[in-house]
Amino acid sequence: MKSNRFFLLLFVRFILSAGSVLAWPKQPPEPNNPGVGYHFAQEADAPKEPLTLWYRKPATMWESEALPVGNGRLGAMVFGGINHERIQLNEETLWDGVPTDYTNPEALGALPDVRRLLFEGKNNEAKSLAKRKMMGRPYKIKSYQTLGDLFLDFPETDKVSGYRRDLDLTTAISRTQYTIDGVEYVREVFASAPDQAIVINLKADRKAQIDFRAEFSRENATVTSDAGNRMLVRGKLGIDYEAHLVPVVDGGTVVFRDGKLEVSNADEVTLLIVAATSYNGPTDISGDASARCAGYLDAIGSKTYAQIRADHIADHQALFNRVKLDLGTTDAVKTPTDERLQAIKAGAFDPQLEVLYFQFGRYLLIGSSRPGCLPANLQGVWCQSIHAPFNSDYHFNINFQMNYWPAQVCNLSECHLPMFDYLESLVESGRHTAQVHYDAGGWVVHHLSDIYGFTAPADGVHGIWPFGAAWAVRDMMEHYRFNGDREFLETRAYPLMKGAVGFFFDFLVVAPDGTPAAGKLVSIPSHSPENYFFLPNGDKTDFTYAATMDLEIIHDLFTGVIEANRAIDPSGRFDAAFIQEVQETLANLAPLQISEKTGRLQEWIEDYEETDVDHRHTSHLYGLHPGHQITQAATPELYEAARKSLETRGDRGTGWSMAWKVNFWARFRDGDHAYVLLRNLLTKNTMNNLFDYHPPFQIDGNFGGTAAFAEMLLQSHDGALELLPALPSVWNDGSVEGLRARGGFEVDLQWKNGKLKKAAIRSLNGNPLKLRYGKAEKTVKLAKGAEYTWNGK
Ligand code: FUC
Repeated sequence: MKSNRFFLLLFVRFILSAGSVLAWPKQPPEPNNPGVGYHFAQEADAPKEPLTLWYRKPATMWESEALPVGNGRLGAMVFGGINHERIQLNEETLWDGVPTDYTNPEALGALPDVRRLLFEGKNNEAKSLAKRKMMGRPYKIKSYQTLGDLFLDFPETDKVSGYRRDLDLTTAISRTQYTIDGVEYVREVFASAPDQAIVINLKADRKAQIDFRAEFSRENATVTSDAGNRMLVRGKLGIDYEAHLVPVVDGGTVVFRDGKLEVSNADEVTLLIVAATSYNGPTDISGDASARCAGYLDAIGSKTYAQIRADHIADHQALFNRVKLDLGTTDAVKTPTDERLQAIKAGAFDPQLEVLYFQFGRYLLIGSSRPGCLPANLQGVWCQSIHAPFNSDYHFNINFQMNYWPAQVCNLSECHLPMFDYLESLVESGRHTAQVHYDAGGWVVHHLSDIYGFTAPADGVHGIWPFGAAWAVRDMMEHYRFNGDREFLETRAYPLMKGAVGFFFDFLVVAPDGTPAAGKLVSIPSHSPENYFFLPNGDKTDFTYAATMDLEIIHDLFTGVIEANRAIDPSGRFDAAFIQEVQETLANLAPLQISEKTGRLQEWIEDYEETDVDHRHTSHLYGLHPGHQITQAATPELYEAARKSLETRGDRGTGWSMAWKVNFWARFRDGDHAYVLLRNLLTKNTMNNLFDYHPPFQIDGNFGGTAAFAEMLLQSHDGALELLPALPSVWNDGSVEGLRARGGFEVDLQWKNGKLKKAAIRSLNGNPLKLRYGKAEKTVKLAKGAEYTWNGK
């Protein structure tokens, strides 16, 4: 079976990959016994803030226990060790590789034969030819990498009491505290966006108690110092990278000796870590990493720890505090997060843990995707490896896009912007690939990319899937739908969407007689991402044409560009010839098919049987979510067929697969079924630090999961703001504040006994407001800035 082979390869890759910790395969890894050697004589109390992850023991495993902090560009994973602390660091542009032209000039010559063979039903012959001739060269991209580890060694002791480590989502500060011989120690770590630094502060409640040695470790990097006791880390891949560590010491002494910083008898110490690379963009890596680090430190100047901390909290809270979710309270908040996860695995109901999970996704987006930065990759910004799982790259056949599902609805619109900058940075390469591989206009991205402008097919023939750009640009349209920013639409979204459409004008071909879509336009060659099917002769293949997802993405893109065009110029005069071609192409596109055998929405244009009935990708339901082609009101038959497809796929999957299914069930307005999947996501694919366990760690599941909560409470894709469309019965009483809806609205909801009590909707743009709750509907004129309240009747 394809998926077994896939996981086997994955497994081998992880065993080989440096630094990856993997317990295989079904359950998230359990901690070792980090308590050995310590006496936890007296346990610390639970933190006061319920939106806190907290634990009674230091982390031993990066993937499942360490706690992430990030400022969009820099990231750190904090272990909270007592004798030995490990703080693993990242800088988002630290990727292996160099700008390269990966296109393959032989691809175009092979295209007609590949197409002919596919139309003749010789899919695997087409596949071998495509493998030889159509892949990008070289067709592997290189990995995003760790910046290295900072180790802090303290005087050895086993007399520890009152230990706790935590991560407060409301302040974005990770804290480790414990007592030794009556002295209380507190260590705080955060990633400041205003000051562009990882900040580590060590304090004790008595003077002259801070003693440690700090050491930096990174493969192939050199560690030196300058006269001022700064630690300088330098290395080179294709790009240059550099980190500076500056100790700010109150009392005591600090010296740099044998590659280590030694701090003795200090009252308080703050370590400032800045880092940068020479990356300027996809085709330019000639920046000055050293000058960048110096610039960050100059900007911090002589700010005190208290000022840096206060600015960091204010900056974080300006984003984080916009959304509040209350699903009820329990005593479980007094229990450490890992134990709470164990309890829900054993069947407990812990609505505050669910809220913690929801807000953790928002926290991770704030930490990995800030304006001016690169977008969140497969691990956000957090990666301990030299060869990361899937290179920690940008996968465009679900993962990259899922990262941004919570951005608008969860009121983090600014955090969406890195995605658009990044897409713009791919256009030039995407044009070149479209031309070389398909003799097509417009631009194309295949199923994965990196920061060096990779847009060619990679990783095997399933990489010949030219839909990455077409799918991703839908987010630019969504940005407009939620924010109403006309200038953004006209100058940024429309040109990229138009370019993505232009590719399909040339790529689509008329299906020949004898095929199910004869006379209609189809995409060829292509795939339904990563799923296989049986050909009539019993052979297995994945290579095909007009996969259902292709048709849905094209429909979404083409209807989106028409909508954008009308928003720019309602008269229809602007770009009229182009829009006419869009409409004609759309009218000739092959239609979606419902299987006569099964009643399900077909995954392919022909009614093939899939090899994996419960395959993790449920690509053919794109039109249901994130698209809106399939709705109960507009396409009731497709909607019912899609439900049958989803039922057949089942309730399990990888992390992101499960998260997607929650969103699907929310679109079917089935809150209880959505909740089953949400529980599965939490109990089977979530680790003790609440990172998603794909496996291994992959951040898309966190983001898709967070978006799913919102999708259950508020939808706005179908002409109205639909309130509580998929409220599960266990969330009997609750409230949410600050969700955002298309049309430009901010929404607060309160419900009791499963029924809407009060909705308050604030208008951001003065657009007409249409509300729906169950069967009730209400249309309201609402001025910009005004608020409307409704009880759903
Ligand atoms: C796609 C998925 C895998 C994984 C990878 C990063 O290829 O099929 O499950 O998420 O992306």
